[in-house]
Amino acid sequence: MRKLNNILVTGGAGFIGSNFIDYLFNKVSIKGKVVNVDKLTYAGNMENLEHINKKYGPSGENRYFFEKTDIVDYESLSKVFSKYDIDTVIHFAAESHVDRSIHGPKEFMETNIIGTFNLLEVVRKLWGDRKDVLFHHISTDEVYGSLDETGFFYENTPYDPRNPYSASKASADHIVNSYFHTYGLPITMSNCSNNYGPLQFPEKLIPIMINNMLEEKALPVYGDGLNIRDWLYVEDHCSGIWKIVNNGTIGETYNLGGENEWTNIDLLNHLCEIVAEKRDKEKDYYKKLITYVRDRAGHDRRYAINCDKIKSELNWKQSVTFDEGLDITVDWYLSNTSWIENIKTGEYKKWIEKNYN
Ligand code: NAD
Ligand code: TDX
Repeated sequence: MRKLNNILVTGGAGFIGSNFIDYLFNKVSIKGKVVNVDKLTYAGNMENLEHINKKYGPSGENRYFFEKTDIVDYESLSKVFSKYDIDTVIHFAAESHVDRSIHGPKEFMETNIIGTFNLLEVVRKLWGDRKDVLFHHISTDEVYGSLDETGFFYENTPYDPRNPYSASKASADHIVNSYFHTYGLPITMSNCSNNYGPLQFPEKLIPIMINNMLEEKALPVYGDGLNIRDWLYVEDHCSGIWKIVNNGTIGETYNLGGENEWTNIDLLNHLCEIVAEKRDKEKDYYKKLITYVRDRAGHDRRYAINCDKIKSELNWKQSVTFDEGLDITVDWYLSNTSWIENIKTGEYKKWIEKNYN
C-alpha cells in the first residue's frame, strides 16, 4: 500500500506546483508532510506559497518545508532526500516555456532530462525494492506531436515531439518508463493538455494577454491564430494527479485534458470580451490590440487529448467549466497586479528585454 506520508514536490514554486501544494493542504487536507524542492528560476515565485508557509511551515504546523535546490545538482538533491523520510515524489520541476526552448534549449535539456534522471537515481538508490513508495512524473500532451483537424492523443499514441521543450519532456518520459521496466521502480505518469488559472507566469498565452490588455499593449497572435489548444483549469489537473497518485496503476500513463478545444484567435477574442466587461469597457474595446506576428518556429497545429482512461479507471472528471475557470482567472489577475509587477521588475523583464526588444 502506498504511504503518501512524506511527499516531495519538485517545482512547487511554479504555476502548477504551487497550485498543487495549495490543493494538498487546502482541498484534500493531507495529514503528512510536503517538501518543496525548487531552484527558483525566473518562473519560481515564493510569493505563491506564502500563505502555505505561514500556516504549515516550520513556524506553524511544521508540515511544509522549502528546499532551494537545483535538481541538476545530484549531491544537493541526495542531501534533501536524506534529511526527510520521503516516500512519494511528484515531479513538476521543468523548464516549461516553448518559446524559451527555441531561443535557448540547453537549460531544457539539463533540467528536464538530467534533472529527471538525477531524481530517479536518488530514489532508486534510496528506495531499493520498496513497493510502498511512488514516483509520479508530470508530462505534457506536446510529446505526442501535432494533430490535423481530426483525431486525438491517446496514452499509446507514438511520441513525436517537435520542439526542444517537448523533445526534452519526451526524453524524460522514456527514462522514467525505463526505470519501471528495468528496475521495477513504482512510477506513474500523467500527460496533460494546456493548463490555465491563477499564478501562471505571464509568458503563457492567457496571462500574457490579460496583462497586455491591462497595459493596453499589443496582443501578439502567432501565425494565422488558428492553432488549437485543449484547455484545462489547473485545479482539475491537480485533482487528476491526486487520483493517479492514490489509485493509479503502477507503470501506467494517464492522459488529462479539458476536452475543450479552442483556436488561439477565438480564445483571445473571448478573453478580450471578458476583460472588457469586467473593466466596464465596450465589448470590442481590447480587440483592436490584436496583432498578428511572425509564427513560432515549429508551431504545433493542434493538440487534443482523449482522457477516457482516467475517467473510466479512476473516476476523474473536469469540474470547472471554461467559463467558470476564465472568470476566476481573469478576476485573479485583475486583483493581483502587484504579483505581476514584482515579476516584471526581476529576471523576467531582463529576458524579455534581451529577446524581444
Ligand atoms: P513553471 O515554469 O511555472 O514552473 C516550473 C518550476 O520548476 C519553477 O518553480 C522553477 O523554479 C522550477 N525549476 C525549474 N528548473 C528547476 C531545476 N533545475 N531544479 C529545481 N526546480 C526547477 O511550469 P508549470 O507550468 O507549472 O509546469 C509544471 C510541470 O507541468 C512541467 O513539468 C511542465 O512540463 C508540465 N506541464 C505544464 C503544462 C502547462 O500548461 N503549464 C501542461 C502540461 C504539463
Ligand atoms: O504570445 C503568444 N501568442 C500566441 O499566439 C503566446 C505566448 C502563445 N501563442 C500561441 C502559441 C500556442 O499555439 O498560443 C498557444 C499557447 O501557447 P503557450 O501558452 O506558450 O503554450 P503551449 O506552447 O501550447 O505549451 C503549453 O502547454 C503544454 C505549456 O507552456 C507547456 O508547458 C505545456 O507542456
